[in-house]
Amino acid sequence: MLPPSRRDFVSLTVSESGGYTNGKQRRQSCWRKWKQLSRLQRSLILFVLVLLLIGGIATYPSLSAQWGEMYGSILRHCGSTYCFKLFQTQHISPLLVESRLEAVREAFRHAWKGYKDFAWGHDELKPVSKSYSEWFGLGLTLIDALDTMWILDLKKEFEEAKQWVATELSFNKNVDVNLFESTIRILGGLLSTYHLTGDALFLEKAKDIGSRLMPAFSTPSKIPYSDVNIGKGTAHPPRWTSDSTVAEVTSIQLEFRELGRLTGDPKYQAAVMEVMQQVHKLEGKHDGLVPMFINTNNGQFTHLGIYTLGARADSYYEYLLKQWIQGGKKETELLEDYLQAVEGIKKNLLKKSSPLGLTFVGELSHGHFTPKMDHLVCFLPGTLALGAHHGLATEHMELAQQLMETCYQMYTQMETGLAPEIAHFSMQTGSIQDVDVKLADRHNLLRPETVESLFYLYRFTKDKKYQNWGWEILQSFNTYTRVETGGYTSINNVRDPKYPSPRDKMESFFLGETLKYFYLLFSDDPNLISLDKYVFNTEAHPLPIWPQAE
Ligand code: DMJ
Repeated sequence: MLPPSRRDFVSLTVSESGGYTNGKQRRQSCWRKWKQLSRLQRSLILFVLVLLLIGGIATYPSLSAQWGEMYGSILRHCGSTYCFKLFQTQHISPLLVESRLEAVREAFRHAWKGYKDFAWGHDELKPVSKSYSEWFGLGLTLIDALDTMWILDLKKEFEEAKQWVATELSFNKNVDVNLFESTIRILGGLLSTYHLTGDALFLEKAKDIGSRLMPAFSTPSKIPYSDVNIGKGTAHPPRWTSDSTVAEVTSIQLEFRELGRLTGDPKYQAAVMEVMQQVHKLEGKHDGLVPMFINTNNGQFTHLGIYTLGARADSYYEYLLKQWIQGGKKETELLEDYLQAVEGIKKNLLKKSSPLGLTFVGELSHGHFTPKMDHLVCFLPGTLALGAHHGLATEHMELAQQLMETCYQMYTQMETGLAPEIAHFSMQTGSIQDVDVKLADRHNLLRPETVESLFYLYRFTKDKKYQNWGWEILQSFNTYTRVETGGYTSINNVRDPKYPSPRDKMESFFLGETLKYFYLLFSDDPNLISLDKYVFNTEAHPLPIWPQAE
């Protein structure tokens, strides 16, 4: 039995007044307690202390290096308020990452609630009037959003949508659809959902719509018509012209090439590669830049002399690079055309704005430069960065970073924090603001291009400022476009925070692209749709990069 002084507990020394005794008494009391412990107890405590000491020494250098680096960088770069911003900019905790991802899931659920309650199975939600609009009558929003739900891990919503595809979706309909829009949204959406889930239902549906779109290629020139009746198997150009849009006929290739690979039927690839081969050889380009229209009878460019990276030409450039990547970087004509076009952009369309000196992409009209840049052009930083990642010049990455800043400024210089559809850049010295917007161009359609590029730039540079810029943009969407009863709406006026004037339409690409790219931007997992394994079509549907053997 132990003597009474060796009790197996440690008592607190409390004074008569109930407070703790002074320091000297406490020290004496601690020593006494220590002496009262058994040898085993003392050994155990010493052992734990030694372990803690060793652990501390081992982690000290890396901890102190990290903190040293962080504070060093803060002190090098800034004064007090900016210091705090920089600190926030470069250090995003895993908790914050998760909360941002959750914010995107929440935004998606909110958008989906509106679609489900008021537009289920229809093309687009009209969130303000709580109704819907029909374009092709094929459940466009639902199909466009399938792979987003899968990536955001919204499995319950995905299952409901899949049931609709299995039981309600039919392409056997007497309806005219636009070849480009239905290829990038429907065929692209079904193919990517097939790849992500492995569910053959989506491949069957993709084959069905793909084969129904093929009549569009039966033209005198083999340059496809813009419209197809998927029920009757007939195709035609728009009523007022026999021209098609250049971006439209050259931005359906990723999808039909993949459909050809999956089915083993060569007709799909042959049809779309014929278009690329013809466009490759055509007269009428300017330093690799293409006009906006092409004639379906004679296969020649029309409306020569206007060159833009915006509407009607944009994704031609994007798909040159992406087809080259999809096919394993072997199709050199595609690469040549892409590289020539980048040089053409640099030579003819790049200028600096005032006062900030932002690099922007303007337009050329019969030799005359206009400092006008569509929001659509903001796909370009992402595409340039993707090319640099796949081995093209680092100069492309530098340009990508400059243009990214410009696209961000198109948001941040607006009173709502949301970019207009078209910006005009000021080039006179002494201007107050770089971005000016004409009255007719003040709308915002919930477009994805800037968020898309932020995603690429973040993936490749790991610079947290891109995530923070995206976070600001998401807040602005939530403040000015969110409709309480469900859904998000495009707005008429990005310059009026008091009354941005809802347009009462949620485009399918808000779910298919914008929210998906937000999620991928905020994720720190480079394997979540790895850019070494997938290439995104122009509607944000990831398609596999082909295995080398193919
Ligand atoms: C989408 O349908 C696609 O991103 C297309 O390439 C351009 N327009 C919209 C989004 O802005």
